Amino acid sequence: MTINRRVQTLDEFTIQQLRNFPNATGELSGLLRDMGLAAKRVNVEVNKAGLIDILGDAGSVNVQGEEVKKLDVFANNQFVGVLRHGISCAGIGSEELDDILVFDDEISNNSKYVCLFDPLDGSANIDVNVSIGTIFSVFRRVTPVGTPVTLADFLQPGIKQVAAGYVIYGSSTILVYATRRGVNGFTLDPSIGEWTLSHPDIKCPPAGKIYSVNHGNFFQYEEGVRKYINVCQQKEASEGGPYTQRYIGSMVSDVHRNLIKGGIFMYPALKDKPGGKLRLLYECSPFAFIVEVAGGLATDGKQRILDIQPTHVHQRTPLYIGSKLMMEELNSYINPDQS
Ligand code: AHM
Repeated sequence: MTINRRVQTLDEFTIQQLRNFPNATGELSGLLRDMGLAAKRVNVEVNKAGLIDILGDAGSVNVQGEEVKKLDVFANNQFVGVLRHGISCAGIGSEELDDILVFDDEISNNSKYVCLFDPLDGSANIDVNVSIGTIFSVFRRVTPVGTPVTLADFLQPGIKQVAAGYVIYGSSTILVYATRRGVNGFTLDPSIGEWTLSHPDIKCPPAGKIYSVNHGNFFQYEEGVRKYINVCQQKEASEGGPYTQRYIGSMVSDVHRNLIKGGIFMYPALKDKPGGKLRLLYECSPFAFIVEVAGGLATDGKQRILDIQPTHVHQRTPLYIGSKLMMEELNSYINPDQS
């Protein structure tokens, strides 16, 4: 077997990045390594979900009022476990937990980061072999190092993120993470069990031809959104139209595809749910950070997602995210007074 030494692993990549910052402590690299380790464990279970009795409901209902699947519980435990035992994270917030979890031991209290995550997004798709994923967000704590973290460390606007990322457990398994310096993707090489750099310096194409939205909710959307959807369907061939509608119902995969190929993903407010469905801190804010670093845009229809000051960890928000020009065209329909 020949070994391709040009392949760069996640660890090699983060260590190389560290060289650009002489004062860096390596804590963030450690945290990313921890997330990668937990994701590998989750990947193993996702792959054998059809073989063993890990499918199906765990029987409990999470804080969002949704049924918790067994793999959600497993994934949550993996991420909590690695971060608790690592040296980089002082506490976590998880979509699966009612409250933040403050690790409160000597090592953790001296860590400078907190992490928020959705351990298994798109869980309605678990039983039918559709790609699911993990989404995470890293903030530098605002309380003094050496003390236990508090809610204030988690309730920060997305613009303060130090890093954000996601993992897709799909036809291959990929970990994508962003810092202010760029967005990079690492595909898991199962033969060596390593994340290897496969998508360096990801840029979101400014224009695209894909729109992703739940069409079943069409008549629940505000008028401007409905107009924009009609515009996507009526685009002339000379404008690349008609656009293609693609909606997996697994946000990680939908947004990843649009990030790579160009496109827009929308989860608007619904008549009976003005906040939409998606969670600001576990889903929208990390993706907004990643897509903006890659050159795209993300709003709640009125303001940048990254500027929203959260008031509680489980709050929801409408989301519009994707290629810059598509987002600008959408905005001309939902905020006609601004154009
Ligand atoms: P989940 O947290 O229960 O997994 O729900 C989040 C998922 C997203 O991945 C996806 O974009 C959305 O729910 C789909 O919702 P809908 O079926 O209402 O279109």
